[in-house]
Amino acid sequence: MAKTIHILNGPNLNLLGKRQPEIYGADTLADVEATCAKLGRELGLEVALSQSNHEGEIVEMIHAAREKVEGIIINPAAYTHTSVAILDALNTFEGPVIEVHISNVHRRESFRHHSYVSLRADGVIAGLGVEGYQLALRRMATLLA
Ligand code: CA2
Repeated sequence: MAKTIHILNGPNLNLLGKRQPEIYGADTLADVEATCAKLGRELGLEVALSQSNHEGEIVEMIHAAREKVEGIIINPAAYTHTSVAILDALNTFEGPVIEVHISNVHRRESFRHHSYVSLRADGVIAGLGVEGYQLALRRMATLLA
């Protein structure tokens, strides 16, 4: 049976491709979902993508992932820089975790330079646009082979 990867997205990423294209690009989250599903088929991975604007909901999605999926790719958005709850939830997940940021957070405001999630992530991608999700998926295929 194909291994499943859950791609979790935090607050405001539902607006991807609709606002601030100079920072986040022109692709929508639906485009990301379609591209990753296609790449997943090539890699023999099943891909599910979710987005939530609510911290507790993201925590619950991570809890659900413990039973159902082999790997998590997460762009926690602003919660990256604030959420011990998301870090704690990820610490209960046993498989690989890859953190993705569309923009280069290190070239932005200093409050974006610290990530709680990086304390758990097996790898971090930042500044490669939405292509970062595909690169994370390729790495998942290697880690889960
Ligand atoms: O670069 C990233 O992927 C971020 O995780 C995006 C977050 C930001 O708070 C992080 O520091 C870096 C913001 C997501 C907002 O998404 C939007 C997308 C399109 C239009 C408006 C907001």
